[in-house]
Formats: sequence, structure tokens, C-alpha cells
Amino acid sequence: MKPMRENAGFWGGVLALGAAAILAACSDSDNASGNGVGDNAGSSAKAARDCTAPAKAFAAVEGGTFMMGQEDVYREEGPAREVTVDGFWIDTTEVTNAQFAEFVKATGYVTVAEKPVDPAMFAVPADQIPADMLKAGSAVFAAPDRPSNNYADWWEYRPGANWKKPLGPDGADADERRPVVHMAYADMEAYAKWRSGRIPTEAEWEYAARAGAENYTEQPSEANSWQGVFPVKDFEEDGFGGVAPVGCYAANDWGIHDMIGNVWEVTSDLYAPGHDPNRPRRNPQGPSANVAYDPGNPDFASRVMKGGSFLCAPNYCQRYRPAARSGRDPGLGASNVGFRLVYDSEKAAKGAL
Ligand SMILES: [Ca+2]
Ligand SMILES: [Ca+2]
Repeated sequence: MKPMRENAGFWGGVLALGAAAILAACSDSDNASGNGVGDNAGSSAKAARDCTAPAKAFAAVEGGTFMMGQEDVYREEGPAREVTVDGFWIDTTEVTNAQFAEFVKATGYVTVAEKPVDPAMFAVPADQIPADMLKAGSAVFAAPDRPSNNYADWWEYRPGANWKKPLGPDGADADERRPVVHMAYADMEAYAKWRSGRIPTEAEWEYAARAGAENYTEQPSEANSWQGVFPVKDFEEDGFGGVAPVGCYAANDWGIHDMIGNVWEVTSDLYAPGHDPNRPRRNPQGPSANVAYDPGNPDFASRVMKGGSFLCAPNYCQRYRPAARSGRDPGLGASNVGFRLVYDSEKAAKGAL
């Protein structure tokens, strides 16, 4: 059962800030969405991308030891420490709309964003809650007309936005090759259980994203991020101005695509700013719910999300790196947040359990 305080904190924030607050967890990261369906046409500045589906659906990751964290960019990424993880199998791409649709078809599952919001989730009398806040929906990115440093200017709670309609009821249908978005943590867990996989720990995710590489600070060329001035102008020099189909950018050295960029990926670790140097060094997991703390959403336990999204620009969100991390509200999805699975056996990865 989800602790009440999680939702109360989140929804209280939504109410206070007129819905954009949802994203407090990602307030200084990129977030949201523009699930750029069909937005890859018509600009000569865009790089041509080969979006052929990767030949392999999952990659085997051998166990090993690596330096987790980074100390020269954002404070919450340190202190760096040596960590060891056991081997696992991992999806080579973010979970796609096509994959999630299979799950829904097989089970009839309805996501959190498709259900009306319980008024009890707000810590105020029901008659003080704006009607739209109680409608089923999710957080969607919409670029403002002028420069701003206030995330409330580019995030909105949009009734009718969900995985099938990433930009809301007036937007395009979900593209089957793009990553599924607008997932609450419970939705991701339900999919993982059905698929005989699990949500990776932050350590597993970061180890797989690094693929043996050292820390860096510059914006990588092989990742869907943002070129220009966030949040007003994206020159889309990397080929996409919104969410890209999975696999359009080169895989890392271990054959895994889009760990960096495209959509943020939620991990199973609870969030606290910075790594606790006293945590176990072998197969570490995040802090307990009592210790977890997200300054952007102080009333509930956020999950760690990794890798940045198509909204990460050098002027605002340098989170296009394996060590990058941000808190993610477990009860609310966003248009720039997705996930991928790991598996504890090859049989599970193949769906043969
Ligand atoms: Ca881009
Ligand atoms: Ca990603």
C-alpha cells in the first residue's frame, strides 16, 4: 500500500502551485514532455537519424566494480564511491508504447493517470480543489513564449494526458516506437511483474549506462537532449525536438541505447540528495523511506530517476550523464519520464519464464 503522505505531499504541491508543482521533484532538471510525435520533419538543422529497431531486445551485463557518482557537476551526485554490482540482463531500449500496449491488452491494466484523482489526496477541503485537478491526467511540458527559470511556466497538469495520449486529448496518439510515458511507479511495477523483470536499482542503472566509460561533463552527441536555450528554443540539432523513437542514437559500448537522454528513467531506489558513503558497496539500494528526502517534494518519498531527457540543455539541466539523478514523484507521471527493465536471468529477459 502506498503511504498516504506520498500522495498528499505531491497533490498538495500541485494545488499550491496550480498544477505545475508536480514536477517539483524535477524542478531544476528537465522534465516533461512534448512527446514529440511526428516532430522530426522539416528542419534542415536536424541530423538524420537511423531509427532502425535494435537487433537485440536485451543485453547481458556482467557484474563488476565501478565508481558511482560524480563530484564536479551537481552536488546530489556525490560523493563518488566504488560500488560492485552482480550481473543482470537489461532492456536495450526504454519500454515502448508497443510493449506497454501488449501488457494492457493481456491484462486490462489501467494506469494511474487514466483514473480520476481522489480528493483525499489533497490536504485541503474538497471545495477548495480546482475541478481540473481531480480529473484524470498527467504533467505535460509546454514551451513558454519567453525565457523563464520557473518550472511552473513550462509544466502543466493536463487532464486527459496519459500513455495513450502523451500530449493530452487534443494531441496525437502514442507512437508505438516511442517510449511509454506518464507512468506512476505502480504502473511500472505492474508492467515489470507481468514481464518477469524488475525496475533497476540506481547502481545497476548507472553501471549499465556508463558501460565502462569515465565521467564527463559536456553534452553528448549520441543522446536526445536539447540544443539551444531551454525552455524557449530547441534547435534540435540532434535530430529530434521531442521524444524520439527508441534506438535512434548509437548504443553505448555494451549495446544499450538511450540510457542518456530521450526520457528520464525511473529506478527502484528512493531519493535523497547525495550518496550515503556508509551504504553497502555491494548491490547497494537507496535509503529507507524514513531517510529518503527530496527537497523538491519534501512530504513524500521520491524515486531516483536517471539520465536526463530531451529537455536537458547546457544552460539549464546538464543531466545528460550516467551519474545524473533527480527525484521523481511516485504517484504522477510526466511526458519526459519513462523506464526500462532489468532481469535476473536470461530466461526472464526472453520472456520464457
Ligand atoms: Ca533533441
Ligand atoms: Ca533514457
